[in-house]
Amino acid sequence: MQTSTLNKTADTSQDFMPINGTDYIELYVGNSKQAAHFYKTAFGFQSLAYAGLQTGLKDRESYVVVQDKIRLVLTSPLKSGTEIGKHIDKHGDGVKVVALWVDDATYAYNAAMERGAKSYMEPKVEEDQTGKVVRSGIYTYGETVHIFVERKDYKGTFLPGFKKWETPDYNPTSTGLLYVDHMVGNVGWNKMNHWVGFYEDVLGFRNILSFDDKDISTEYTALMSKVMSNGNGRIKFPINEPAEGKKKSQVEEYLDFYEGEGVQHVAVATDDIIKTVRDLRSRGVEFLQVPASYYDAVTDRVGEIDEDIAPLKELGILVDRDDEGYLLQIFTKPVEPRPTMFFEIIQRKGAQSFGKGNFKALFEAIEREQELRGTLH
Ligand code: TYF
Ligand code: FE
Repeated sequence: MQTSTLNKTADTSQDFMPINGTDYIELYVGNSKQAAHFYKTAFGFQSLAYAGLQTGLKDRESYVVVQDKIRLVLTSPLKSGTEIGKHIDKHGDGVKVVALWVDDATYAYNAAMERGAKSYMEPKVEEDQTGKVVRSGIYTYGETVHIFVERKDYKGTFLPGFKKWETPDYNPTSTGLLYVDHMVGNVGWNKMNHWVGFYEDVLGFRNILSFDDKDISTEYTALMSKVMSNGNGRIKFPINEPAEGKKKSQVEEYLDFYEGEGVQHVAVATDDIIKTVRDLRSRGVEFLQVPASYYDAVTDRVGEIDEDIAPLKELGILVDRDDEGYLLQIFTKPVEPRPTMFFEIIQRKGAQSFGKGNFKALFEAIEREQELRGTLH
C-alpha cells in the first residue's frame, strides 16, 4: 500500500539533524587501484585524491574518484588482519561508509548518540594547510556506518591526509552522472521497522513511502520497503526486508551472499538518461533487461512523455508516472562477483517516487538473473 505522497513542504525548522547532502560513499574492495580504474573507465568518474603508501599510510590505500557531486572512495588493505580485510572477507566488495555532509559534525554526533546511536568514531579534527575537517561516525544496519563530515573550514581536494590524484594521461569523459538520488539498505527478516525507527528516532528522518509485499511481489518472490527521508529531502534511504514467497527473495539472496545487512543499490541521477545509458553500455556496464513486451503497454500506463519509446526500448530504460510527473530508471547487474550491490540510473521529470509501476517487471528481470546463476530456489 502506498501510504502517502511526498510532503515537499515539510517544516524543516524543527529538524534537529540538518544534512546538506551525501558527502562520499566509501567501498571496501579487494583491489582499490583496479576498482578506481573500473569506475573511471566504465562509469565515467575522474581521478580526485589518493591516500596510501605515498602519503605515509602503512595499512591501507584509498583512491577517490568524482563525477559532478558524486564522490566514491575505494579502499583496500595493504596487509592481512585489518578491519578492512575482514570486512572484505565477510562481505565481498561493498559499501562501508555512507558519509553525510553536515555543518557541525560534533553536534550531529552528540545529537545522534543522545538518541541511541552506536558510536563508530568520536568527533575527530583533521587538518592540513588548507583548513580543517571534523568527522564523526555512527553505525547503521549491519557493519555499515554513517560518517558526518563537516568541511565548512576546508579548501583542500578531498580530506586532510589525501593528496590530489592526477592522471594526466587517462581521464575518460563523464557519463552524465550528477548526484546520489537515494541509497537502499537491505535488512534482515522483520527488521525493516527496527531500522525505520532508527532513522526516525536517531536521525530525525520521516517515512515518506511504504510498499508491502502485495506491491512488491511477483509470482515467486516478495519484499517490503519503506522510504526514509531527511528533513530537506536530499537524503533518501529506502529500507528493504525480505518477504515470504514461493522462492528466494532477492533481498534474502543479498543477505546470504553479503553475509549480513548492507547497501543494496546506489541510485545516481542524470538529466539525460538515454545518453548516459548508451554511454555506459558502450563502456561495458551491464544492465538488467526487461522483455520487449514491457514497451507495448508503456504509453497506456504513463501517458505522453518527452522521450521516444524506441531508444528507451533499445536500451531497456523503464518509465513510471506518479501524480507529480514521471521518472525514467534502469538497474545495472551487480558490480561484483557476489550478487550484492548494484547501481540504478534515474532521471526524474517531476516524479519524486521510486518506480512502483516498474516493480513487477524489474523483479521478474532480477528473478531471471537469479535463475541463471542457480540461486532462485
Ligand atoms: O529504490 C527503489 O525503491 C527502487 C525499486 O530490491 C527497487 O529502485 C526496490 C527494491 C529493489 C530494487 C529496486
Ligand atoms: Fe532505487
